[in-house]
Amino acid sequence: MRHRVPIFTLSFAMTLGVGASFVFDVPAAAAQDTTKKKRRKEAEIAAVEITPAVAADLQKVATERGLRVEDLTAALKTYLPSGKLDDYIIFSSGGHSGQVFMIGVPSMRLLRSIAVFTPEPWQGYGYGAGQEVLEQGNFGESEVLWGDTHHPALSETGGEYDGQFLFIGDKANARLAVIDLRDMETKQIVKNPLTVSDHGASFVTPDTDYIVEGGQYSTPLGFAYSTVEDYEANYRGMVTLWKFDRKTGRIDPSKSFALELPPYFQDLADAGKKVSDGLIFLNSFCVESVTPGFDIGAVNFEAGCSQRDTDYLHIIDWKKAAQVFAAGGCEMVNGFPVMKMKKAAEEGVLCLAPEPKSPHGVDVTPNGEFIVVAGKLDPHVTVYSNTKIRDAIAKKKFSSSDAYGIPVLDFDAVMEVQVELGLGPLHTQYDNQGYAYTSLFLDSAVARWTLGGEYASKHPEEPWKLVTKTPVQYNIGHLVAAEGDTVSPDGGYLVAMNKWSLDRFFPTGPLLPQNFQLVDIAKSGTTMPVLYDMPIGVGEPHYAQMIKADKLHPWTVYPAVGWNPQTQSPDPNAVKLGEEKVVRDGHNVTVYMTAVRSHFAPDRFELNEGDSVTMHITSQEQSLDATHGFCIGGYNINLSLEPGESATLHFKADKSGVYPFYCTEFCSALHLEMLGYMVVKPSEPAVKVTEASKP
Ligand code: K7E
Ligand code: CUA
Repeated sequence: MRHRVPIFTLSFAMTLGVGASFVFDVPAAAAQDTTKKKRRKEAEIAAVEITPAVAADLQKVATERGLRVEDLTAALKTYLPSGKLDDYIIFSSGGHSGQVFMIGVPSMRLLRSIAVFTPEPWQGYGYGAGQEVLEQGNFGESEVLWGDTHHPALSETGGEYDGQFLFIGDKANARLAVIDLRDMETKQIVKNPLTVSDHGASFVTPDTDYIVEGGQYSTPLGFAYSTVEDYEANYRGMVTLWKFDRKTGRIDPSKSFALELPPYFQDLADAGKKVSDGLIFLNSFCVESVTPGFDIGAVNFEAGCSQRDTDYLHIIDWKKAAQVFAAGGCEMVNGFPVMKMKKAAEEGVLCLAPEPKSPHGVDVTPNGEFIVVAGKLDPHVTVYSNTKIRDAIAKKKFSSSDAYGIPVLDFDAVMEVQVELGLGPLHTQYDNQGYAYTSLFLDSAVARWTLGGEYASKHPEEPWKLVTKTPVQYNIGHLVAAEGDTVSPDGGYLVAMNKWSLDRFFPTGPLLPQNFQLVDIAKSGTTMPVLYDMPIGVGEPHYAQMIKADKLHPWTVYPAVGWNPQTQSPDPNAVKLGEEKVVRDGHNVTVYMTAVRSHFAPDRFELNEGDSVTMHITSQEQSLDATHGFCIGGYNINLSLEPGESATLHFKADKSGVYPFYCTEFCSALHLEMLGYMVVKPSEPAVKVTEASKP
């Protein structure tokens, strides 16, 4: 149900020559929450009266700026006056930037980026601090200083976002990161020990027991070598189940395991929920097992990969898999437990179902009953039924087994319906009105269509039918609706995450931004207008999730002065005011420093070239937004010291000279005075400029 909340009605009939009725649609679930009620109250108090004089003013602005009535409506639906807060927060993949973006909805304002896989100076991540986390993501001895972030996943409790943690996957390097939403900082990176790259990270099970990382490009597992000619014998796909420990806020690799899979290119995954809880659905493409190498005699890869009419949906019983793992049913590969696919099939952990044709997204409906698979090369989405899948598994309705002996369920036994939507369907989200929304990459459109089953009574249309398509600009990849992949989506807002922007913005050279478009999905039926364009000029985002803002409770200052964000507890090395000092032990020097507006103490320290230096710097601040930076030019050091934070850094004083250090955040009127000198005495005595040597 949707509540229509008329805030005011205004008529431009006389001035614009158009009868325009402004009615605001607020999604029911959002309207229920208290913040929203409070805001509505305020709006009622300040009820706007559009007098003829005001209408004339609006008319003038609209005429001067060439705006239509729809534009005014869109502006009113998205504009937030200064100081008002957004209803929803999007956590978006930052694509190549290796970061995560926080964006407010409906204003579409970028609130911050969260540094994850890439060093980021403003947050002081990887320039003296944060190295420990970045180094966890090294590939053996090699540093990896970027990530291709694809899929973020908020932690869930009972299939609802709980606002505690965010996980984000790096496709390029098969890594997964954990962000603590209390301070929005990256706490952990795990590198998959089996594969170089992946795609399916990260999807969580409904209580965040596991984070699911599906593979992508098959290789010999564990970074082993095998010639491509032995593809079928030695190359394998995989899915990894990372165990999450909510208490420590970390992934526990010692309780994690993987399943070996056939060398199909596993793609996106989704965890079952409610009735399908316990299952994981994992797509694949290129089950033809063709390999790249066109120039040296192999078939054309794209064509070879699309020969068959169907690929395979992997259906994995993760609860059973966890039992088999606990009972010792895995073998070690590169030090990591892997359940062989034969074992998985024998134990009833793994089976397949045919899916047409080069599929991409798989998305379980909020009630858990339907599994929607979108195939890039098929204008339909294919909907599977959890009931039918469970029944077919129980009654062994297998049509065949694949080349690796994995049983394949009979397609007709598990398929519920196919719905024709248009060209290039990719990803699907849900709302609170019984609609599904699928991105159509080639059509550049968002398709709204009706679900059946228990959803049939929620919408006025026939079930399993396309209702409408809204064109978007352009070539949409993912889309994200308000809480749109949880057990209770909100509806109201949807964001199209478009890959191309073409003519939408001032050209930024040949490299153009991506385009996020806010779509109004509050009204049922065929009305679904685009409200707002937001350029993303920092990378190509893939998936995102949109959470109710009032589910997040971030700290605005750290809970105590001397807080260590890595341990989320007071740091034993934190420095108290008045206890600043420099301690020398041979060539090891430890600096205990405090930072408070507008002073570092000590503000001068002397080193000998070659000293090994440790600095503990503690911000004494407890006021909102009183952040200090700490940089040492020439030493590649820059920290962000948020209120109360204590940071530790190590470096070698390998260059002699006089190095000013200063605060890099404009923290007070005397910010420029927040500085000091690090003086590094050369190990060779410097050439003295004497009177005699002067010219
Ligand atoms: Cu379609 Cu990585 Cu989810 Cu890109 S993926 S769009
Ligand atoms: Cu502290 Cu500027």
